[in-house]
Amino acid sequence: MEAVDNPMTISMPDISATDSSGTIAAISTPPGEGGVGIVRLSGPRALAIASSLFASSRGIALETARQRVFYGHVRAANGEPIDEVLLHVMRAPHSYTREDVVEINAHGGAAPLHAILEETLRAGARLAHPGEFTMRAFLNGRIDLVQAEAVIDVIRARTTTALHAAQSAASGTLSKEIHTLRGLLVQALAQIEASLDFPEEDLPALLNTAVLARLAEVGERMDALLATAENGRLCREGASAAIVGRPNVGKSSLFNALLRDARAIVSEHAGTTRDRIEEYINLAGIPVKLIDTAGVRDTGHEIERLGVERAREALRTSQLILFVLDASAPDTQEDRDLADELAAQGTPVTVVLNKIDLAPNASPPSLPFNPTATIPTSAQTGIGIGALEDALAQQLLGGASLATHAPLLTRTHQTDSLRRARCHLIPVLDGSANSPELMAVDLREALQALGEITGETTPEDILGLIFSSFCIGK
Ligand SMILES: Nc1nc2c(ncn2[C@@H]2O[C@H](COP(=O)(O)OP(=O)(O)O)[C@@H](O)[C@H]2O)c(=O)[nH]1
Ligand SMILES: [Mg+2]
Repeated sequence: MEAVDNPMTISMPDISATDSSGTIAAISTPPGEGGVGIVRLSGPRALAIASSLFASSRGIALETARQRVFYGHVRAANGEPIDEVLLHVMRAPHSYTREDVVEINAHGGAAPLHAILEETLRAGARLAHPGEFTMRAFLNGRIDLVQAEAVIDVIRARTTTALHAAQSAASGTLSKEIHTLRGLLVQALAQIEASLDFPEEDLPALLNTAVLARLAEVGERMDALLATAENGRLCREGASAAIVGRPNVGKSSLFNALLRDARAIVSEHAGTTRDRIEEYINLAGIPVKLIDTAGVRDTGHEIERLGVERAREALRTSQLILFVLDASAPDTQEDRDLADELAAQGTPVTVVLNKIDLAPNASPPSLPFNPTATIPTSAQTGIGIGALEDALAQQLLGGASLATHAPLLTRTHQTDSLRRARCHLIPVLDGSANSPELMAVDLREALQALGEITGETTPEDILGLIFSSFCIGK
């Protein structure tokens, strides 16, 4: 659920600047109808506010009871019943935010949930900003920034692999590695700073060797982590693949075959597909947005011409390009023109020799570029579809498989910070930072950069921006 999709979203991006001590409330389930919907409260008055609008069926007082789940009714201030609910009480610090949390499980519809939310606001709660519950979990030290961001990745994961990667980050796999690196840097810094007390002496040779060996190890571990950035980003953000070719070569048929669904209209009439159609497929765990496009040709038809423009745009923005040719027909001027365009663009292209069922011995025409792979397929019979998927996955991952249990960098800001930290080690390791003072300056900078990944040294406005991209109620 994107924050912008929620009708309850209010414009208040800088939530780091808002008070973090009051009691907040929000509808935590997505808008729409559902069996159950949840209004969540967090803060020092969560229990008092909940009990002011709740009547337990057995007359139990929430604040003193030892049980955690209560059955009863929420009533408006005038006594009108609003809904039959289950109320879940989580006492600080054993809750998502480490504060007192009450979750009111009501019927999942807009009317009961908004009415309950309004009662909580009337009783003194403040409407939570997007991501504010998770921000409190972060501010109260229950999770670090990596874990907070992983929470949103769990919610938004499009494949099981992406989910595993997000769960792994949420459980602290990456955080632990960053902590280890910081610990090693802090030790090295302490030893270097100790030597600052004796300015007239050089850093004792022995100490120097030990410190440098430790820092070299840190550098290697940073490199190993940086090497995960590309796959981590793919796992979280996915990739896009454009299917292009002249009209009637079987692009829409191929789209449907890869999707295993008759999603796009297939017809023997050239120029059927005029819009771009997009759906996600799972390639070796990576969510890939597959784009079916209008056949690229010169056309006098206004709508088709717009479609061709969109096809060209998909070409420019996709990491993967599937150039479809008809194996059963000689290549045409339209094929050759598009091939020239692809050659000029320089993006890697996979050639799909479709309708191979009609011409089993066909070979691809000569092309003005070197394709990453040429795969004979029949979108109609299914020949070659598996091979095409393998070729695309190979192109995305370079033969590796996604190791989701190991620490993985998934966000650009994490990679940027780690790269900066790594850069500050270079002068220390190559000897150009040739005094303890200079070494200490670089190590402090490296520590600062590492801390930005876990949130320890992240500026407040950046934190506010990160959390405000979350959904409301999370
Ligand atoms: N024999 C055969 N026909 C195909 C194959 N792929 C597509 N077609 C047919 O070719 C025609 C055009 O297909 P379509 O997917 O609409 O092509 P598009 O214009 O490139 O999207 C339709 O009649 C399809 O049934 C294939 O692999 N083998
Ligand atoms: Mg089509």
